[in-house]
Amino acid sequence: MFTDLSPKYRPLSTDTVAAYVHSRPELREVFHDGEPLEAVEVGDGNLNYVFKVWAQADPERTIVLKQALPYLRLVGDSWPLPTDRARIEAQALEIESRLCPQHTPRVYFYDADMYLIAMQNLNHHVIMRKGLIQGIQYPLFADHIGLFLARTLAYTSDLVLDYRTKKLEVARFINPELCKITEDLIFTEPYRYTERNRFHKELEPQVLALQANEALRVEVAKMKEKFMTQAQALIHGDLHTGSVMINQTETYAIDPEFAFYGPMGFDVGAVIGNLLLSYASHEVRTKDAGKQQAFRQYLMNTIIRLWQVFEQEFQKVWDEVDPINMPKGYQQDYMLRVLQDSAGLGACKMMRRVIGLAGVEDIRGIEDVHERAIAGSLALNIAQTLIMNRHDIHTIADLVQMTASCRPSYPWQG
Ligand code: SR1
Ligand code: MG
Repeated sequence: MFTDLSPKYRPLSTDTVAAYVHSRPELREVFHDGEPLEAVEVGDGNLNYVFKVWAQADPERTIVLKQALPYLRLVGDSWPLPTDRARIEAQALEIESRLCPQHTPRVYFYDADMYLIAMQNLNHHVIMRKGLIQGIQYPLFADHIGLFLARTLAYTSDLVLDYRTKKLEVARFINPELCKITEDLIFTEPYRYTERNRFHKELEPQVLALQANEALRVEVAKMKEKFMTQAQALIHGDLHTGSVMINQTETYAIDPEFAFYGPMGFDVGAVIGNLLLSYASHEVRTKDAGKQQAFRQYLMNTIIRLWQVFEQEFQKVWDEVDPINMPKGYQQDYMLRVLQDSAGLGACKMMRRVIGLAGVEDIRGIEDVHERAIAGSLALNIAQTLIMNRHDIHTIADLVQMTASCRPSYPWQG
């Protein structure tokens, strides 16, 4: 359906991965020739195979191999998907690594025949979403991700790139099929009936009301248009808390296979929206009122701080390179638009995680159906409020206050 597969392509398995690793000269700095290796397939995402490989003699000598399949793993071969996404990811990682090496995993090589990336195994880190579910705080995350966002977005925008490079980069990162997934799953399907939606039946009245809300659908359509048409910067494209590997001292953004030139607010909003999904989930996940308040305060402080760092670091880039001496008023207006886009686009990402095909464990992993409905309902109300009122947001504190004013609609009154 897409480009023909390379004749050398073969999906790896835990039986074949060791031989592959030993065939790659780039990995001789990690593994000794022919030494026994252990491997496990750990891909819990929706798209790919992910193998962790380590030396039997020393588990600290370890790498990750991420291999694209020609179809969507979550659904199977009835949903073909271009393997070119592996090239996009490898090239995006190369750029992110140049702009923000401290928050980008090291890549050993990209194998264009196998659609495979060999990279650093972040074996002292956890997927941030899983940590947040347990109520673990990451005090440096805001500073780290704020810097990552500012540098990767500012340096790939028209503010920095020359006119020709920018257009060539837009072309190099054309990623139609993965963008189409986003267009469908985030901006279209949650707002209409489709068999692919996966919301729980307790939430049906709220979902049906959202789907019948013409004013909301107009605003979401505007967000979709922005996603499809605004080639503002090279965005990660899927920067949810499952794409962040973290511990108390380090943060890495992984998995930029959805990268393309799109609106900056889609990345900033992805982070904020996913922190707000966590906020909604702790309505029921953390029952002790004091602990709940403390964790939510941490999440809100993180949102405020990440925006402040983003703005400050973005300004630094602007000051450093500003080629045409843009007026201050334009800079302020630019940042305000990114903030309002972040609110709206991030909120669309919240909605889809409750209503659409690919949910998140924060909400869908809540076992009790009523508790799950309470958290889901709160997430939907926060998202709706942010989408509808994003133009009233002038500071990050406005966004936080708007969120804090929301409550779940479930259980339904009357
Ligand atoms: C059908 S793929 C579902 C989702 O997984 C990825 O992580 C993206 O978020 C995509 O929308
Ligand atoms: Mg991913």
